[in-house]
Amino acid sequence: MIAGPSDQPALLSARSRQERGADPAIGRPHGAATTIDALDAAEAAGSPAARIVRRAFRRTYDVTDLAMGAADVLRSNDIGTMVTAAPALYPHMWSWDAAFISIGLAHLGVDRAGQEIRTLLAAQWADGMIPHIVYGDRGGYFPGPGRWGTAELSASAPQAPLTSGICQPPVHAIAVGRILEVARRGSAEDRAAGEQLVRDSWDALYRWHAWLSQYRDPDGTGLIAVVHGWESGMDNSPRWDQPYTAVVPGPDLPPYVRLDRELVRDGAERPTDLEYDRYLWLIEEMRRASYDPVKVYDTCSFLVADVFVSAIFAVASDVLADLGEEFGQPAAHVAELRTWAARSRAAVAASCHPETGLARDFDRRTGQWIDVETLAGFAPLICGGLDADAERALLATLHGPRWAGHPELVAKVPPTVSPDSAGFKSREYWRGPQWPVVSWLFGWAHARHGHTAAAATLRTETLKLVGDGAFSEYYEPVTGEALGSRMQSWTAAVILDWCTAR
Ligand code: 9WN
Repeated sequence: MIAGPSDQPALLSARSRQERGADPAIGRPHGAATTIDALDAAEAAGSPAARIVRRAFRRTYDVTDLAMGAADVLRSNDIGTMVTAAPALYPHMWSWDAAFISIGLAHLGVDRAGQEIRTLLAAQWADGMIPHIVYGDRGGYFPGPGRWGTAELSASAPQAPLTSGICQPPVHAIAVGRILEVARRGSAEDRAAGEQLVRDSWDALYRWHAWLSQYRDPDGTGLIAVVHGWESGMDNSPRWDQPYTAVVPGPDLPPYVRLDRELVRDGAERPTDLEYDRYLWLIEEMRRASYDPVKVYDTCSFLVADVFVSAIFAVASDVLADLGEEFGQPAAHVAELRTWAARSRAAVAASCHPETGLARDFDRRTGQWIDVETLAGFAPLICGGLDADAERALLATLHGPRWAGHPELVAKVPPTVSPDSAGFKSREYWRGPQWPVVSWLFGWAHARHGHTAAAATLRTETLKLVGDGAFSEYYEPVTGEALGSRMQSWTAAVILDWCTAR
């Protein structure tokens, strides 16, 4: 369990919120339901007054309070072996969540941060893949391990712990690098624990990057493919709408019951049932390929070169190579990481649309670029690789009036889709809302590439956005309303990192 710095969080503690009757998934005290439902109805009817009232009710806390509240969320979601992604909606470990969560944990104890990474890596498949979900002992999430059947069907999957059969964006080396930075600011024990973590995790992370390179970019294009929208982490982004039309669920799709819709009552905040049918059908396809990565690549009806995952892969490969050099890891492996980083960085830059400058995904099944404007288009700002003028222009677009600086937004934080785009849906998951964790990633990348002022703005504005202390999964950009799960661990983790940032 986490040993935390504060016993008296100034924010209403997560546990006491639950005790007082707030539903952790909905996060709304029951007494407030009528007012909020009335506001929802008024807003749905297009009343600007409802938006103004909602904004006026937003409360804000200072940085110390936020840090204590964030620490409290992490402690409260810690089930000993892992910090679950969220208490009700996601009661297990998710791969990229765990990486961000470990960054937050580093501020509460470097050992505990290391344990989180070790728990994830203990579930790494024999071939090198880090699975997108590591299941704990509790059920409570669909699809659970039985639906995937990885332990029975795949020779590479572990028998224990049970895992899903796909992966998520490779942010893990970034997390280990950040944990080391935090550790080096702490005590001698912290420093030793941070350095030991690098030594213990480096080879596993190298094998993970090698898996992505070998099985998801077999032709060495530099763009890493995903075989499921869940692998992108941006599950129902409009980026995937076209490729998903090729995923046609068969009549033999086994029946299922969604649990997420019981926890997030407003259906507009989650993917649709048709989207879920497709998600589940892809699992059937992968089961039929026994999760063999070569067969999956060849047969899966969804195969898209993901420009945002590729950008993360590029920069994370560089971070891992830097750590490898410092910690005396095999020179040949470090050199491979540098090659992958350079190749992916160049491919991300080359994907940019000649007019908009936004990076694009590539549908490998149809052989076409996907010209859909979303936050993923700013991928080159994650990995670098543009010439100085193009990079400055892209940075100005991200922070300008079509995106983070849009005049309607409550905080200057990039939305997942621009409010000026036809596909913008202010409440719907990856189709418009602001995700604090994605802002942190851009902030980290801005700082790495020397855009210090832009990094500082993202920090300040995201702290403003999450000032209600709900630590929500995502936020409605125009009103700042907390959406999806409350007490979401990765939101708390990145806020804690930003609150204690140096
Ligand atoms: C499916 C856990 C995960 C995040 C993803 C986010 C959401 C799952 C879901 O939650 O995905 O993996 O059930 O919607 O889209 O990025 O890792 O927080």
